[in-house]
Parts: sequence; structure tokens; C-alpha cells
Amino acid sequence: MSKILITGSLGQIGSELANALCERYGTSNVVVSDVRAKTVDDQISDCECAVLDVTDVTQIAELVKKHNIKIIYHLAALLSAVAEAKPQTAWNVNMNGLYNVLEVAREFACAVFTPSSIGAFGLSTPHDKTPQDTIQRPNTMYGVTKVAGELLCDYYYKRFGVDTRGLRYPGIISYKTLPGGGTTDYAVEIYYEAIKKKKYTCFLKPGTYLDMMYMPDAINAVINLMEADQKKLIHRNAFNVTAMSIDPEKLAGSIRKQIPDFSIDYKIDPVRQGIADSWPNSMDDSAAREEWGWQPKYNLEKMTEDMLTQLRKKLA
Ligand code: NAD
Ligand code: AKB
Repeated sequence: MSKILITGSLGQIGSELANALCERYGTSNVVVSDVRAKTVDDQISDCECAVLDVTDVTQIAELVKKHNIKIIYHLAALLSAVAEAKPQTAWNVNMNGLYNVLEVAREFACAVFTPSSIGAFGLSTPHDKTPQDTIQRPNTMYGVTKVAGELLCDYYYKRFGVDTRGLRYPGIISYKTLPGGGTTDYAVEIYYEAIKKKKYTCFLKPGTYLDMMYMPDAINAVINLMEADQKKLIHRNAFNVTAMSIDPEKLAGSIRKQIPDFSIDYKIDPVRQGIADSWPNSMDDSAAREEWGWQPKYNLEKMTEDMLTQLRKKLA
């Protein structure tokens, strides 16, 4: 079994991916890492855990060499809203961090998974059924780093033969670890507030449609892509994947089926609204379905049922 390193492991996706990979491949084959030290609140499997800043290439190389790592799941990044507030830091972490990971992967012959995002699209992209291959002119620092990251991963595959793979994730909804400062965070917050207060004030307008996905599907997607036969992968670094296209009203409606007196009102954050307006309403993910069998299991109703059940237990 090839040994795995995860960067940014203590974040929303990393914390759940770490546990899924430990379960699938064994804790002795997984090393988790993050720029901050793990605390008792981080519910991560009992595997090797390191403090690793991806902007320091030497730290990455030492860790990869020490554990004979052969696959890197590179999740360390700043998300869209935080990246807009701190564009210089976002460039450093998202771009230089990825470049460092790819350089180490080239030197030590590692495969690399890197998530891109719906943020890699922009205002001039077709917003409905956004094609796999289309115009990408994002106007956010997050989007710029995501497009450049997709291209850089393609380059490392073509030029150096590094087995790079990636997904354009939509907003990911989950109950274990809170999201890290993105535009789609409302779709997680709303469930917490529905249980705590039966009301939620949303920072995006009604009618703001965005692609979303429940965490179990997001984890299955990365595992299936990384286990896929690479001969079948044409779009290896930037597969559109989605499970649903929803707006705040539709999400509130699904919560109301379980909590009838739940209410939503609006206080728009112009920065995050501007970002959301530049992103697709719904993506076409047929390339992922054709090339490696992508198939989500959760629709809106099934996700809401599970989110509310799990959060009621968590918040009890
Ligand atoms: P997150 O913000 O929850 O977690 C990111 C982690 O990276 C944090 O634990 C943070 O401490 C760590 N980190 C920050 N700077 C670092 C550094 N210099 N070195 C090492 N670690 C550092 O993010 P997430 O939601 O888990 O996202 C993971 C990846 O998936 C990112 O590339 C993100 O762009 C992408 N993505 C996420 C979503 C989503 O909805 N969560 C959607 C699309 C794409
Ligand atoms: C964000 O909103 O920044 C992320 C993403 C969709 O990339 N959730």
C-alpha cells in the first residue's frame, strides 16, 4: 500500500477525508498534517500527525522522505471569502503551496490530488449547465489561484509525468467540521441555526443558485477519482462534479419540511454576493460520470434529513 500524506487535514474536507482514508487504507498508511497543531476538538483518526506549512518546501520534502509518501492529498488553501480579504496570503498559500507540493511530488514520484472549485469560473462563463471545457475568467483571488492551479497540475502531468488529479468541487455541506470561510458557508450555517433558533439570516440573496454536495459524496468522489484507471482520464485535473443546484429559499424549504416554523430572512454581504453571482448556477458533470463513473448518492431532501439528524445529536 502506498503511503498517503494529507495537507490541510484539520479543515472541513481534510478532517473527514483523513478518517475515510484511514478506514480504507489503514491508519499506519496515512499521515495527516496542517499548519496548526491538532487539538482534542479535532476528531481525527489515531494516525501520524504533523505540523506542516505548505509554503515551506523543505518541510514538505522532509515529511515525504521521512514517511516514504507516495500519494499527496493537497487540501491546504484559503477559501474564497478569506482569500478576498487577504489576497496576498491567498496567493502565497494557494499558489506557492501547490507549486511546492508539485515540486516535491516530482522529486519523490508521488501522485497528487488537488481540489479546484466552482470558483474557477467567472462572470463570462455560461452559468447554466456550465460545460466541462469553457471560458474561465474569474475575478477573485481564490478563482485566479484555482484556474492557475488546474493548469499547473496539467503541466506537471504532461511535462514531468506526475500523476495529478482533481475535482471542481461545489459548496460542500457537512456537520462534523465547520467550513473555513467560503461563499457557500451559508448552506452549512443555516442547518445549525435552524436547530438552535429556528431562524436564519442569510448573507446571499434568494435566487442565488449554486452547486452543492453533501460531504459523503465529496469523499466518495475523491476516493473514486484517485482509484480510477488513469488511462480513462481525459480531464484529469478539473472534473466538474455536482449533486444539486440550490438557492437559499430552496434550502430553507427543505428544512421547513422537518421544522415547519423555521424562517429565513436576508442581510446581504456585498462581497460574498458578488462572488456567488460570478459562479455557475449549475455545472454539467457528464465528463466525470463518463470518465470515472461519478454518481452522487445525496439529493437535497436526503441531505437535509441526515444533516438535521446528525446536528441534533451533535448540539444536544
Ligand atoms: P478549510 O478552510 O476548512 O481547511 C483548510 C485547511 O488548510 C485548514 O485546516 C488550515 O489550517 C489549513 N492551512 C491553511 N494554511 C495552511 C498552510 N500554509 N499550510 C498548511 N495548511 C494550511 O478548507 P476545506 O473546505 O477543507 O477545503 C479544502 C480544499 O478544497 C481547498 O483547496 C478548497 O479550495 C477546496 N474546496 C473546498 C470547498 C468547500 O466547500 N469546502 C469547495 C470547493 C473546493
Ligand atoms: C467557497 O465558497 O469558497 C468554497 C468553494 C465553493 O470553493 N466553498
